[in-house]
Amino acid sequence: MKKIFLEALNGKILERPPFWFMRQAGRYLPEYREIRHNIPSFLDLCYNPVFASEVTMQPIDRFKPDVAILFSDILVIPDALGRKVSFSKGIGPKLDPIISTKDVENLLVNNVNHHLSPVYETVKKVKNRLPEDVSLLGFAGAPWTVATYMVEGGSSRDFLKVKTWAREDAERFDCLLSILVEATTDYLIGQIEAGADAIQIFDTWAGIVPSDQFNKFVITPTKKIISNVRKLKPDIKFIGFPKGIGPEISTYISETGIDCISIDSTLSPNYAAKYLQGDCTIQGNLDPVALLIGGKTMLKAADEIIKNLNDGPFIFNLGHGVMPQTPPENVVLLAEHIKSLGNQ
Ligand code: 1CP
Repeated sequence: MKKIFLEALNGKILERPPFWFMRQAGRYLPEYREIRHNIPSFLDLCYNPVFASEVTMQPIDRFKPDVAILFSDILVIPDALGRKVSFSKGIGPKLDPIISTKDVENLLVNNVNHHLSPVYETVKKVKNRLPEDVSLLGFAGAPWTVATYMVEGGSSRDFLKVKTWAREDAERFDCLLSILVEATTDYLIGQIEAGADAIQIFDTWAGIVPSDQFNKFVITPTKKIISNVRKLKPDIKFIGFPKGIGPEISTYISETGIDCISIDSTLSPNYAAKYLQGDCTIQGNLDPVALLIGGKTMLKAADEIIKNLNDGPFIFNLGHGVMPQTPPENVVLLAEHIKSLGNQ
């Protein structure tokens, strides 16, 4: 049986778009909350192949998307590099912030494959359970986005620490980004060898990089990871999600080597169809709030996106992750609607 997700990544135009949803596993699902409730820390869930594979499969069992995304987090990389990472309820991630040169020098650069081997185990387990026509998507955070968490010590509103550091001591910041490029390369190759069919790079905070630093912090590290991975895995397809980068999106597509651009909900599908779809596959971009509302409002918004993008290579997704308050029935309704548009 064919995997229509991989066909779309290869540039094929399909009867109905393949679909999946960012954060399709997670707190909006009661079956996720049940597993999560019994595990003290979020990272323990990421490093437990039995539970992590179960959680990866939950949305597949419930609404049969064309893609399973590995259940893990972008912050397993700082954890593997030896920084303390924890997740507290309602607050989000907390990390020991990187402050000094010593903190960068002390990163455990050779620890990635050993530390993250349980994640590779999860990939293998999911691969064995997935129906033949469903693809398995591996992922990692882009170096810039991961670095923001490492320097800020968690989520941030103004990104003042990381922006100040990057400007005042560009050399040291470059060193941190290079370490993240190497670690992420190892991690992605590990996922591909374990069975991942394609890779998505999440650059959630690409949109806050000042324009004079955009190439250095967003384009160059992403491009390096993709070319490093392709030295060993020449056929692997990449999706990039550089959230909120505005007109720089054209440079991102032409420079990084991605096969597909995941667009957030602020970019019009009409613009994407006209100016971007000739160069790569488009993924996106339903507003997660439309999914939360559900019913006709949701279907109308979804149809408008499909109308604009389905005449070219296209994967239906959200513009960002499923919100925790989303009723799972809405996701089922949307999935059935998209499936009804074609025979696959
Ligand atoms: O206790 C819990 O259940 C924690 C909630 C949670 C979940 C379900 C976190 C903490 N991470 C995840 C899983 C996750 N994270 C996935 C896998 C599954 C899927 O998509 O179905 C993925 C791909 C991520 C990626 C991720 N983590 C990103 C990039 C994408 C995005 O949403 O922008 C980012 C920025 C993170 C950091 C992170 N991890 C968790 C939270 C709450 C956050 C965001 C914090 C912030 O807003 O700064």
